[in-house]
Order: sequence, then C-alpha cells, then structure tokens
Amino acid sequence: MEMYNPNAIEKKWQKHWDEEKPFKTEIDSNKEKFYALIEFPYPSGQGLHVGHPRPYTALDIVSRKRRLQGQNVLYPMGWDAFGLPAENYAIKNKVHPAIITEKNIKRFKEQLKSIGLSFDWDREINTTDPNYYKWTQWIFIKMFEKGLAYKKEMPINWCPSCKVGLANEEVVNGSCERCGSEVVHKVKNQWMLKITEYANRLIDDLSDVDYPEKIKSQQINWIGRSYGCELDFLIKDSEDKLKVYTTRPDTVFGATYMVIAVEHPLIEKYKNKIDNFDEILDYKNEVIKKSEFERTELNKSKTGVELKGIKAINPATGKEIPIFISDYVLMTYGTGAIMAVPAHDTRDYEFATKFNLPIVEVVSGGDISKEAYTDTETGIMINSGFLDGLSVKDAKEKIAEFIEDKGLGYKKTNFKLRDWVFTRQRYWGEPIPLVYCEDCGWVAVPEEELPVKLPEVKEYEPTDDGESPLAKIESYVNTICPKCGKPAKRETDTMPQWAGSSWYYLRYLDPKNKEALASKESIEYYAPVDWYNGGMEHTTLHLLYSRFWHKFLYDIGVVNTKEPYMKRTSHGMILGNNGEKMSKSRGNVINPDDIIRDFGADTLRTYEMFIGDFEKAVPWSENGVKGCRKFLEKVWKLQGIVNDKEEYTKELESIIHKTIKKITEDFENLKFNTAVAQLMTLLNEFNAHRSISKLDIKTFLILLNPVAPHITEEIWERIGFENHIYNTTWPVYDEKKTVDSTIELPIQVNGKLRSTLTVSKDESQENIMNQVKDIESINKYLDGKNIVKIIYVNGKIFNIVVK
Ligand code: ANZ
Ligand code: ZN
Repeated sequence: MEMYNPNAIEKKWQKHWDEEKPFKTEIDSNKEKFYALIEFPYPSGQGLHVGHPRPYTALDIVSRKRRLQGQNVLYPMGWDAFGLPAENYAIKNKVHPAIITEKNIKRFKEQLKSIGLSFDWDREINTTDPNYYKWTQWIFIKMFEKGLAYKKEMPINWCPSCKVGLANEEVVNGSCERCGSEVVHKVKNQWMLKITEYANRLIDDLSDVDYPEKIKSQQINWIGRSYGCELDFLIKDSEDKLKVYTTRPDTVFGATYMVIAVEHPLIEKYKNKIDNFDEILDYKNEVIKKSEFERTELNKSKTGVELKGIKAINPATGKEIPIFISDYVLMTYGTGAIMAVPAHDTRDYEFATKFNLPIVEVVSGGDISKEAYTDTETGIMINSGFLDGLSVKDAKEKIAEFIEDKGLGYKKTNFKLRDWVFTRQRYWGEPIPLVYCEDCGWVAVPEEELPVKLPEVKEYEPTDDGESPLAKIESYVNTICPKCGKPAKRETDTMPQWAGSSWYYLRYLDPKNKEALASKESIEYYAPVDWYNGGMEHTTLHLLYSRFWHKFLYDIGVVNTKEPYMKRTSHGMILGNNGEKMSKSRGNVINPDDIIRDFGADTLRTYEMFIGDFEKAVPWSENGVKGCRKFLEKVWKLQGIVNDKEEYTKELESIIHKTIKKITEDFENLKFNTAVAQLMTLLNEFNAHRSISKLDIKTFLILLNPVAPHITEEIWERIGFENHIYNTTWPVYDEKKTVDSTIELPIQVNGKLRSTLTVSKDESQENIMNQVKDIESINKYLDGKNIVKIIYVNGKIFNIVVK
C-alpha cells in the first residue's frame, strides 16, 4: 500500500469537485431543501486565518451529511467586500480599491478551495459588484419611498483620523472601532433608517426562531424596550412644562430635583432668567466634547450645575425643586430630562450626595443612609400620600391612572435603540441612489437607471470638511432631476458596510437575476435560511440590521417569512497556542496554508472540529494537529485489513450502530469534537479486530466523509465501491443494535466475586452454568461441594451458593 499523501489526494478531489459540481444545487420541489449559511468574509489582504475554517467546516459537515440524507442543500459563499481596509489601502497606494479587492478575493477563494468546502461556487456573490449593489440600492429606494429613510441634521460620532461618521455601534469605549482614535462629535446631515419603527417586532418575533438564549437576550438588551410614563413638571411662575420620561412613576413623591441634558432647549429658552448662564455654557462646552459612552459611565464621579433662577414644581408634593444640568442625562433618550429620585436610583443618589440634595425615601425596605434602594419586588410605599402602603407594582398602576386622569402625562414605551445612521463620507461603498432637486426635493433614481455606479476618482480621501470624495467629481454630482428634468445634484455619500450584508442571503438564491433581487420561485423554495452560523461579535448589529431589512422586505411582499434565519449558532474563537487572541502583533498567528501544506486539509478540518467545544474559544495546539494527522494515517491503513464480506462483522455490529447513531446526532448538535472522538474509538476497535468487512469500512468512510472528505473519497475509490461518497446515502442505525448484545457477567460463589464471563444478554441460566463449569478459577470453589442454589439476576450477576 502506498503511503498516505494528502497533498496529491486533496488536489485530485478538489479538481474533481470543481469539474463535476456535485454540490451545485437547483430548485427541486420533490426534495426537501436545506439552506445552510455562514457569514461571508471580508476579503482582507491578510488572507484566511485559521479561525475562518472552523464555522465553515462545521456547516460543511452538516451540509454534506444532509445531502447524503436526501436533502437538497444550498451552501453558498461570497464576499462582503466594501469596507475601510481596501479603501485605506487605496488612499495610501493610489490603487483602485476594486483592484485590491479582486486580488484579495482570488487569494481567499483559492484558500477556501484548498480546504475542500462543499460550496456551490456557481452562486458566488460579491457586494461590490454593480449587479449586486444594484439591489442594495433598490432596497434603499423602497425604504425611502416608504418613508423609512430620512435626512436629519444630527450629532454624529466623528472619527478625526478616518474622517468618517460612525454608527454608535462602531464606537467602542469612546474610540473608533477601526483605528482606535478618540471619537468626537460633529453635526452632519445624515441619511437615517427608521429601524426604531421595527423595534417591537424585532423583539417579539424572536419567539419564532431558534437562537441561543444568550443571543436573544443580547438583541433584546440592545433594543432596550422599557415601559414607563411621560410626566410633566411645571416650571415655577410660568405656563411651561418640563416633560420627563420615567420608568418609576411610583417614586414621584421622592423626586427632589430635576436634571436636564446640556442640549435641552429649555436652557436657551430661559437664557434671560438663568442667573448663572455663563457657568452653564462653560459646563455645556465641556460636556459636548465627550462621547456618550464617557457621559454615561457609571463609576465616574457626578458633575453638574444648577440652573439658578428657575425652579420646577413636583406635581405630587407641590414642592419647589431645583433643576440641574448634568452629563449623565442624555438628550437622545426619553425626553432629555429626568425627575431625580435619589433614594431609589443609584446615579441620582451619587449626584444628590455630592450636591447635598434631599434624599426622601418613598419605598421602604432598604437603608438609604448607605445607598439607593432600587429593589422593586418587595418594598412598600411610604411618604407618598395616597400611594402609602402599596407595593411598587400596585403603586405604578395607581399613579399612572392618576397621571392620566389629571392630564399630567401618559404611559410610554421607550427604546434604547436609535435610528440607523446610514451614510458614510467615503468612496468604497454603495452610492446612495438619490438626487436633490431645488424644486422637487430628494428624488429617487428610477429603477431602470440602477445601479448608480461608483465613478472613477483620482483621490480616495474624504475631503477635509468630511464630504465623500465623490463630491469632487462634477460629472457625477451634476445630473438632472428624474421628476422634472431640471439640473439637480446627486447625493455623494455612500452606504455603510452593513448594507450589503443585510440581505446577501437572498441573493444567493438567484445570484444572476437581472429583473429582481431574486425570483419569487427561488425565494419560495429556499428561504428562509435554515441554519446560520456566525461569530458572537455579530449577534447584535449584523443580525439586527438584516432582520430589520428582512421584515421590511416582508412588508412590501418581496419575501414571505417574517424572519430571515430560523436557527442561529455561534462558534468560539480559535486562539493562539498561548491562549491569547491570534494577532500579527502578538506573533501567534497560524496560517491555514502552512497546516494544509504540512499536514493536509483533511487534518486541518479534523483538527478544527476535534479541537474542543465548538461554541467555546480554544487555543491552537501543534500536537493536536499531529494527533489528527496520525488518526488519518491509521484510517488510510484500514485498507490493508479489509476482507471480502459484505455485511457487518458480528462483533463490530453493535459499536457500528452506536457510532452511526452518535455521529448522526452529534453533527446536528454542534458536538463535532465528540463525533470525531467516537470515530477514533471505532477505528481502534477495527484495528483490535485485525480484519474488517467491506461494509464495516464503507460505513466508517461515509461517517468520516463530512469531516475528512478527500481521504474518504480516495479510499472509497481504491477499495472499489460504486460511484462516490457524495452520491451515496447516509447509513441508518438499528436502535436495537445500538444496545450492547453481550455483557461481562460477574460470577460469584457464595456472594464472593470469583470471575467474569462474556455472555450474550439473553443467554439462559443453564447455558451460563455450563460455561461456568469450564472456568478453572471457579472450579476450585465448586470441587467437592454441593450446589444448593443458583441466583441469576438477569444480565447483572450470577451467584452460585454451595455447601
Ligand atoms: C425616576 C426614577 C426613579 C428612575 C427611580 C429610575 C429609578 P430605562 O429603564 O433604561 O429606560 N432616564 C430617563 N431619561 C433619561 C435620559 N435621557 N438620560 C439619562 N437617564 C434617563 O431607564 C429609565 C430611567 O432612566 C428613567 O426612570 C429615568 O430615571 C432615567 F427610582 O425616573 B427614572
Ligand atoms: Zn425636480
């Protein structure tokens, strides 16, 4: 037998799959479909990382198995190719980002092919392809037409180094997610998408999908729905009201002061009445420099300034209370003003302590001399007039009634979720397909004129005032109004990288369609995605954005399911061998190309599945890789012990059935590591047996095939089995046979263990006794004695009582 030579074998089968296209899928209404999706990568200049193949291999395994089980599997791949790295490279080297993107894609694709993933490459998509982004623009226009896209002057997070506006989500700890520079605020006219209009549905429809609880709660927390009240406080000696949002209207008797955001319009309005206006302005100017994150950081000491000269009236107590400005109240949430209840809110407590403001306990149960009492389950209302004696829950209802009856306010649901800032002042993104006409306002580019293609530019830098480089291209900017035909100007901002990935799973269904983003027929057959795996880092934003777009497409009749992804799973990261995150700077990056060259793709795949719990982060280990290579070498050598029998070897039958069962289940439950371990056990059993039948190895090869597709196809062919594994069927197990048929029966004499005997489970007492008599070590206890009784506890114990 030749030695195992993965490099030759793998190239051979990859070529075969490329030519024969066994993983190509087409609509077939006689077959049940299965749509497996993994997050398509950004084709970076660094190439593939060993973290990439982990999820790709996992769903490749599920896809390969489901195909053998008779399902029509769609497992596609593409490129999320707009984005800053290619653009930053373009700026530096003056190369068109499309050129560098194409080069990176070529490299990524070669690497992916060298892993032997069963993608249907005929469905490859690329978000930067005008035939693709035509439909990204089309969806945007539909949203614009439905009033979900609107332009708004608003403070945005501005990265001074990338010179780009960032979505809240792209600001991490007050810094730009991409370059790490400190983010400042800048006012810009931005296109916004009304994701908030879908906030309730984005929470409520989570009950229809199979996502891990952790991911569901991340989505729910991000949306941040809270039930409360809007409530008016009068400004003393005026008709003006200061409206607050509170989730604790029950505590209104304990509201001893108010706080408004530094941007609150009341400040300008009362400019002349406020005695310390200069001080107020100074404070405001300090605050607006800070990011929202810094402003709301919990454990920083509280600052603020009182608005001297005006007071508010607590509507419950009728008492005059002071009004402050402080950075901990944000203009962008609720009404930008709060009633402060220091006894029962931690931030208010700290503020009141620092500014010596009264702290009035209105819910008993805590010790407010030490800290705020925030429990809402057990406390009883006190110092609260008509609410006294009630539980918090009952008090909330009663006060809400009171507030509504007296016309002081109403119940209100609020969300933390903000509308989505949808514009970037950058080159390498989808142009926003809108035109501004002096007479008609903003007008959408007609569908026949899509896509609005990115024009050629010489410089890719945003302009210093933050406009996109497209703003400098007169031939692009100047156009005519699609409505009235007068000269008009194009929008020059582009879309964020999230746009193309918000609907890509639909384009895979029908990637070459010129008339629609996908045909009705393909959507009806393939959508929704049955199983979507991706990183934990994308479980709030990308998942939320794409669910939002999908719901919109549902509302306009493009798709017929409310949710895009029926099931979501997430893989853990692969760490460096020192347990740290892999990164160039730490010098612990493993290149998959090297592993494939030295050990083979099947070893890489097997190792990445065997490495540990799929959902947990795990360190890379060279020894682990070697162990998997050894396993595959042993698999290779099985060829030498195959006999001519066409049925399972009797003694191996039980473990084979057990293995089929375990693998079939494990592959569906993300337990790829225990599945591989079971195959290793079965291999050892095979070797211990010295000779195995053709059916034994056939089943083994099929079970291992999803994990190690090249070596298994090769052995299959060498043994001379019909066709290829990819067109065979998945083995089935017989539940009865998964139960052990033989047992190790303990044999006792007078209750003392003297030996064991391997017997069939349903062996008769008589037969066992006959065999026991032949055991020498037992014989000496029986010699010359009288057997008075035999106690056989079926399958468990065989006790001979002698005298
Ligand atoms: C009085 C009160 C008493 C409050 C109490 C809490 C506890 P969630 O649940 O996150 O929605 N708040 C309202 N608007 C705010 C803003 N723009 N900036 C900062 N804080 C704001 O939080 C709602 C609570 O956060 C509101 O209820 C309000 O304080 C505060 F014992 O009102 B509460
Ligand atoms: Zn016009």
